[in-house]
Amino acid sequence: MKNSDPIYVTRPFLPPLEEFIPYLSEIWAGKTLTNCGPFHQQFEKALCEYLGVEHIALFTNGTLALITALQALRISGSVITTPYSFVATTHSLLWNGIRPIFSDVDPVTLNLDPTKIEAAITADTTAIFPVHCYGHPCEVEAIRKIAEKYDLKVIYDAAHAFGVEDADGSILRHGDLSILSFHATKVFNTFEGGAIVCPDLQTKQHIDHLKNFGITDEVSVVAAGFNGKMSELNASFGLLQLQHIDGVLTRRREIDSRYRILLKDVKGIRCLGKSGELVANCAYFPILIESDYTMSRDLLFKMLADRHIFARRYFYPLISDLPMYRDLLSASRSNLSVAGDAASRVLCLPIYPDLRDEQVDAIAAIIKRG
Ligand code: T4K
Repeated sequence: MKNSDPIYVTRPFLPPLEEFIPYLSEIWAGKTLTNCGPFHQQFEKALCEYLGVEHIALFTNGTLALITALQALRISGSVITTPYSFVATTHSLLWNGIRPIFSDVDPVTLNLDPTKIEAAITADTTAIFPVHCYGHPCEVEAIRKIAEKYDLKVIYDAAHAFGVEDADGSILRHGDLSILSFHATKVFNTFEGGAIVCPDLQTKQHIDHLKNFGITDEVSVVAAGFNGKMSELNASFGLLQLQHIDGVLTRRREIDSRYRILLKDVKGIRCLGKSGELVANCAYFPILIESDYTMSRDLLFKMLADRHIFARRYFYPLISDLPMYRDLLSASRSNLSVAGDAASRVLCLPIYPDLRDEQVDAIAAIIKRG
């Protein structure tokens, strides 16, 4: 990579090509390309072991996994969710005919603020649908208590939270289901891909049927499922990626620490995340541009882009401001003031394993100079 090369917010990790050839040879020899073949099965098992969870159902992508998770738990009516996420979160509700109720986020974590959830619950609310935004864990205990009190399901959009742990293990064990994305832009990628983490075998089998047209055997179809199966190509690539994930996470943590040191004393710049009690995956490096910084978030975004550094304004615009949501009562800016403020102030800086120290230093220096 030359110094003048553009720097993107993320770049996918790819292992050396020659390491993938044996997997391809095996697929070519076996001629099983999809329909939950041997690599699919091996990858599910290996993922469970790596993540420390009991059951995983693989998917074509995270969005289909979200849609299926809501189907599997027969979620209906309305669902409490965050406006501060990628559109796939809320779109998956619409695809199930569910009405989103937006609730504001916490100013520190930018995840659903548990203290606001109860007030948002209505008579037809059936679930809470939080996002571990940027891989920073939600307040899972507070959310669990509310869900128990009102008999609501909890489905976590954990698209950003691969490998994140709290004091007692994987963050993915919380809630009724958790959904992962293995998209190219994620910490762990299978080109495209996703998964549902399930608490028990029965739920996993139900989800496996849903992602395979509802088929249970050659002559039985038990549900109106669709096609959400991960191919053997993606699954074998995932198996290979797992061999590299520890190195990927280590490098991400190094970059995260480097940014934090370099930006520590810059007036008006707040680095989000990081808590001593968890294993972070450093999926993103979001900074919050406060009003005492030398310029606005959008000017900084442009200044970096002029230097071919393509940071991203994840998550701007707020989902609740988009045409298909903005007429909802809960979408009003007065209901979502923290999320609205964050959407106008956050910038995600480049972070990915191939990013070099001198590139991190250069990005931090530009921000420091202002
Ligand atoms: N829930 C949440 C909370 C999510 O964030 C997402 C996805 C989902 C659910 C849905 O999961 P999936 O169905 O996608 O599995 C990206 C991703 O497309 C999307 O997966 C992700 N969230 C979202 C946060 O970001 P864009 O529009 O920012 O992607 P794009 O194409 O602009 O890529 C960003 C940068 O990454 C590029 O500037 C260069 C680099 N890049 C990207 C791709 C695709 C590469 O270097 N190589 C690549 O192949 O949405």
